[in-house]
Order: sequence, then C-alpha cells, then structure tokens
Amino acid sequence: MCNVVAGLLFLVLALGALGAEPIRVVNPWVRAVPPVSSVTAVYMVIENTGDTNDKLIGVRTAASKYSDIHTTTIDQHNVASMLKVEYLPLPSGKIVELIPGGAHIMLRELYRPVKIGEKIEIDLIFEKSGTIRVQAEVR
Ligand SMILES: [Cu+2]
Repeated sequence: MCNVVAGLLFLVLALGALGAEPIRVVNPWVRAVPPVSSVTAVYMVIENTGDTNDKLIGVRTAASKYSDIHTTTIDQHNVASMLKVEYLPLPSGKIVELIPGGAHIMLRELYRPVKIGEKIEIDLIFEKSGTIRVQAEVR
C-alpha cells in the first residue's frame, strides 16, 4: 500500500516537473508617465530555464494600440536611440533583463492614462512557449 502511494506521489511530482513552464517572467512593471503622454515602456526579467532557445516574438495588451519590442543602442557620440526589433532572443539557461536604458517593450497610443499602482494585463508571445499573460504594475 505504501509503495502504491509513494509510486503515485512520484508520478504526480514527475508530471508536475514536465508541465513546468520553461519561461519565467519576473517583476513586470510599467513606467508611470504624465497623463498627456501616449507612450510608455514595460520592463521585466525573463528567464529561460528550458534546454532550448526561445524568442519573445510579440506583445499584446488592451492598454495600447501598438506594443513593440525595442532595444537601445548607443552611437559613437554617446547618444542613445531605440530600435524596433522583430524579436528578443532568449537563450536556453539565460536571464534576459528588460531594463531602463536597455531592451524594453514600448506601448504606443495608450487608450487611457496609466495610474500608479494599477496593474496592466500584458500577453507576451513566445516562439516556442506560446502566450504567457502577466500583470505589470505601474510604478
Ligand atoms: Cu522604446
């Protein structure tokens, strides 16, 4: 009897491990902007714990008309500019940070002003892992 229970427990744990999402999204947040601004940025940490490379290939939210993936580049005059990219690479076993001054998600043409403390629902679309919905707090 004990063996059966132990066996079942092992099966449940094994299935749980199989079902674990390889992509972990940590601490997503939206930059607070003045009400007149129709643009803001979203930051987060994305961890690919899986053994295959993945990509962030798209973003969807009801908060804005457009949501783009941007990287930031610094030219020889030390001027930073944003570049829209088709995807963000997420190498296996690596942590990718979306941070001010680096890669980020740009929300353009906000449908209404964002308020500090509110949570914005954002769907992150990954090439291999499908869609992951996150709640990003405005800070
Ligand atoms: Cu941008």
